Amino acid sequence: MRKKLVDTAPFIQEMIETATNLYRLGWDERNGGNISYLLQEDEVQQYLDIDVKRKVKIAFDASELAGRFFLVTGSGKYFKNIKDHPEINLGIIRITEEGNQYEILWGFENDGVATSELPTHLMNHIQRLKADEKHRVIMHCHATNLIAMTFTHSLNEKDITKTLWEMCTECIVVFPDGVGVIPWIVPGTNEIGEETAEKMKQVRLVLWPHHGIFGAGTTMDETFGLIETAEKAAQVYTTVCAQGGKRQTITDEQLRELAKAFNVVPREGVLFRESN
Ligand code: 2HA
Ligand code: ZN
Repeated sequence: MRKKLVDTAPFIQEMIETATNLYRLGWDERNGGNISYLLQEDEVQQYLDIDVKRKVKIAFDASELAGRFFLVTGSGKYFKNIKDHPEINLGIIRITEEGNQYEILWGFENDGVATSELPTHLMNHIQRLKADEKHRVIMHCHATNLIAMTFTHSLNEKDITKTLWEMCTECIVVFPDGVGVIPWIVPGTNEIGEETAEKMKQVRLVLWPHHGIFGAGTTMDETFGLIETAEKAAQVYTTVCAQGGKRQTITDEQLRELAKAFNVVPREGVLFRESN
């Protein structure tokens, strides 16, 4: 049977739409940001003959993901350009059996390769799949107000989680596990990947101080929504500070009521007077 055009695949369309939104929101200037999307083999095969175009080395042991397919943004590529040239700025890859290389099956035309943050993405996928078998998406962007907060706010992750929860009523419901924070580390390294993945055991949002945020989720929309909600809270924080600071807040008691009403368990140690 003739394959459908790869460009028409829903997973490519979702990726284009998300990258375009992230660019439009100003969170992925120049080559900032990267996304990886775990695909099912049968999803890929509807659009693609599995035909290896090139192989590229992976600098850590990714064998836990052997045989897995990912749609990934390209290294040095601009989110701004993804919608007009997906075949240059995106690629579909498969991790080899040995886990030390990936095979390019589609895209990355003109000798492109996967994002420089691929080690972090793959390490995060490994962790999140252990925490949630429905996990699919890792997303990194340079969300403006979240970055700004890493200059002005305590970097203690419980403090920053509490502040974000207090900024918008829905935050505790959207990210009850809160936000992880790692130390400042050079991007693109295995070290930053390992630190981020360690946090991803417990949380779906990890802040990189003075750089940006990583989010994880089961769908593109959910992951985008998670980052968008945290960034909105950070934007409110910026505005509250600019207006001279808080005069009242959502209290811990109210945060507990919210958690109860929406059936979520808030991260331990963030709210005052743990009830048990
Ligand atoms: O790909 O955002 O963290 C550019 C980056 C690196
Ligand atoms: Zn970045």
